[in-house]
Amino acid sequence: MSRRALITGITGQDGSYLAEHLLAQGYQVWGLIRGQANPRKSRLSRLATDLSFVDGDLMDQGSLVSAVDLVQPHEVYNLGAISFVPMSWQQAELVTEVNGMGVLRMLEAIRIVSGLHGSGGSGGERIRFYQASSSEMFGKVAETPQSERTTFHPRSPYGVAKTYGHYITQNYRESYGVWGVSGILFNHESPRRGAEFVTRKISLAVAQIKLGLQDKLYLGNLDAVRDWGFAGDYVRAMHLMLQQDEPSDYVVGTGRMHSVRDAVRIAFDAAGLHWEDHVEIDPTLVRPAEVETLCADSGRARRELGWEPSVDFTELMTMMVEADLRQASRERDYAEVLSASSW
Ligand code: NDP
Ligand code: GDR
Repeated sequence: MSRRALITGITGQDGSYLAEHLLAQGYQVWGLIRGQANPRKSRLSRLATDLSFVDGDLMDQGSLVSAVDLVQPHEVYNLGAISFVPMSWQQAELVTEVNGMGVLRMLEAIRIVSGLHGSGGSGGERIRFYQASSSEMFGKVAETPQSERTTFHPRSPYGVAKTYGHYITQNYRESYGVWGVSGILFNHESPRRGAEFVTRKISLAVAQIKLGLQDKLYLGNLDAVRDWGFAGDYVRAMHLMLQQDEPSDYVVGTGRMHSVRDAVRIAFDAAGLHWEDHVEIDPTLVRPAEVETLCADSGRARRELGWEPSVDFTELMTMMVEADLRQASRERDYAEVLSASSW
């Protein structure tokens, strides 16, 4: 019988790649869907015949217990979150509820459905739980590169909430024997990345500028440095973590550092444009407390999981620019056909 996986955040970037990866491995995949007529569910239409859906929200304990009870998953991937860091200064309480307390609620759902108590489990195979922890927990970094042993110093309410999610996962492992791990993943991007994140904001703007539909791109801190990889590679690491004999936390990243300015230059180059002609600084986009630099030491994931990234940063930015150029050209052609036929 095939294994069953329950994914929260299935309508997001990582959820879609993970669902595809698990389906290819023969899993039955269930996605937790939030809200009434969630508009982002339609993005999964190409997988609609293979996926199953269950209603639920990380803000609602009962819905999570019902979802876990209905699906009876072998593996739960908790990817659901409010993932845009600046929003966490504007709606700190909401972000803490979803990204922090939401983890506790999902762990409780697993504990209750599995019948786990302090004294041990109910016997049988334990549900394996993956928590989407983040390099934002390192924040103001104590050392470079950052490994599983690096001290956390989160710099945003988002990072603080993720740190709570990280520790409560460890605590349920130690208190109740929940088979839970956290993947401390560094930034990962793709053509499916939300338009608010800097790499996609850049690739979308490059496509519009190339087609003459836009002239300027406004950005915040060009000096921020990140370790950016390809989302398709990172979901493989999530799955590998749940296939280990013992639960343990892993750092996942490429080990390469690039600035936002590098991202801009590579993306504009890929379209044959000069970034200096188009990029302007908007000081309102600079964050109240910035994470200046991040770089992963993924030695442990490479050794123990056999994980390696397959896409480098130039390939990643080029892939995103090319995808957005194709999409923008299709939309322009369609608009031209519509206007030509309108009379
Ligand atoms: P996205 O923003 O693309 O997706 C977030 C998902 O969370 C969406 O499916 C959204 O669903 C869901 N969600 C939001 N609120 C709730 C809620 N109350 N209950 C249930 N689901 C909810 O994020 P990514 O795919 O990029 O990231 C996946 C996870 O990994 C997140 O937890 C993120 O914080 C974390 N992470 C991401 C990294 C990255 O670089 N991408 C790096 C490190 C960690 P809806 O359609 O309902 O809005
Ligand atoms: P991040 O990603 O905050 O690292 O969180 P984001 O792409 O938003 O920012 C990366 C860096 O770019 C700088 N920056 C800008 N960022 C945005 N969004 N828009 C701008 O105009 C801009 N100009 C400069 C930022 O200041 C920052 O330093 C992502 C999310 O996916 C989190 O959920 C995840 O946990 C972390 O990655 C790891």
